[in-house]
Amino acid sequence: MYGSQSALNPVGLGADLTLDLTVAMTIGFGIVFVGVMGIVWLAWRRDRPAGRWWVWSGGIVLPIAAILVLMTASTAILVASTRADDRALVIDVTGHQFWWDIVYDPGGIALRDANELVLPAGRAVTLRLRSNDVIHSFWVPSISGKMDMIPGRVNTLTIRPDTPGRYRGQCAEFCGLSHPRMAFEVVVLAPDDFDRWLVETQGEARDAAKPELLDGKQVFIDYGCAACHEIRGVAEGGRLGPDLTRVGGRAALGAGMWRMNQGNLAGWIADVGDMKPGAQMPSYNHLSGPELRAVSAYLASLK
Ligand code: HEC
Ligand SMILES: [Cu+2]
Repeated sequence: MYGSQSALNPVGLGADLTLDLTVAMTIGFGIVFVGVMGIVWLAWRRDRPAGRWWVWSGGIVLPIAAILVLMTASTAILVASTRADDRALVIDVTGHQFWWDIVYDPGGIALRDANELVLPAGRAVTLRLRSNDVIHSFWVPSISGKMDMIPGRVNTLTIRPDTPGRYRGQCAEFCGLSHPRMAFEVVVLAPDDFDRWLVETQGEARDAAKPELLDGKQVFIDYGCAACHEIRGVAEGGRLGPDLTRVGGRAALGAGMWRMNQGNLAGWIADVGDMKPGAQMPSYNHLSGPELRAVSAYLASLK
C-alpha cells in the first residue's frame, strides 16, 4: 500500500518498533497539545494569573517526564539494533560514491557482490557498515532505522527482516553530486532460498557460451575494465567499482537506478556521466558499435 521504500510499511524488527514509537508519540503529544490548548482557553476565560502549581507541573515536571519516557524508549530501540548478535549472519556493507560494496559472511565464505542486498527472512543479520570516502548513511525504511557509514569507523546495525519480498534502500546522507542516485535493491528470501542463493552465487561467473559473448568478454579485458571491476574466474582483484560477477542478475543497474537490461548497460558504458553525473567511472564512447553491443550482451548474460 505504501510501496517498497516506506517506513509506514514495516517488515522488520527495527522498523516495527520505530513505527510503534512514532504512533505512540503522535497520540501522546496530540493529547498533550489538546490539554495545553484547553488550559490556555481556561486561563483566557478566568482572566487571572496562573498559580505556581501549574508552572511546576505543566511547565517542568510533565515535559521532563515525557522526554524521559521518549528518550528511554528510543534509546532501547537503538541499543537493541546496534548490539551485535553472536548467532547473526554478518554482512559487510561499504559505501562508495555512489554505490554499495557487499560481502556476505566475511569470516567464512566471503562472497562479494554489490548494489543489491539479499537477506534471509526471520534471521538476525549484523551489518558492519563502513565508508570508503565520505559519510554515507544506510537506510532501508521498511526494515530498520538509519545508520551512518563513517570513514575510519565500523558501525554495526543488527536487523531482522520478517517478510520475504523486494524492498528498496537509499543513501540517507548527502554524499556528493549523485547522492540521490545512490539507492539499492533489497531482496528478502525465505531462509532455505537464501542458503541456496549463497551456494549458487558463490562460484565463478557464468561461462560466455556464444561467440558474441566471448567477444564481449574480450572487450571487457582489452579495455581494462578489470582495473576497477572483478568478474570471478575472469578478472580478479579490481575493487574500485562494483563486482560484476552476476551483474546481469541484479534487478537494477547503477545502484538501484535503472532496469537491468542490455540497452541500459550499453548506455551506461558509453556515457556513464549522462546516466550518473559524478560517477567515478570513465565513459567509453570510443567503443565501436559491435564492441559496445558485445560487452553489454556479455554483462547482461552474467546472472
Ligand atoms: C576507473 C575505474 C573504472 C573503470 C576502468 C571501469 N569502471 Fe565501471 N564502474 C566504476 C565505478 C566506480 C562504478 C560505480 C558507479 C556508481 O554507481 O556510482 C562502475 C559501475 C559500472 C557498472 C554498473 C554496475 C552496477 O552494479 O550497476 C557497469 C555495468 C560497469 N561499471 C561496466 C564497466 C565496463 C564494461 C568497463 C570497461 C569498458 C568499466 N566499467 C570500466 C569504475 C570503473
Ligand atoms: Cu551516499
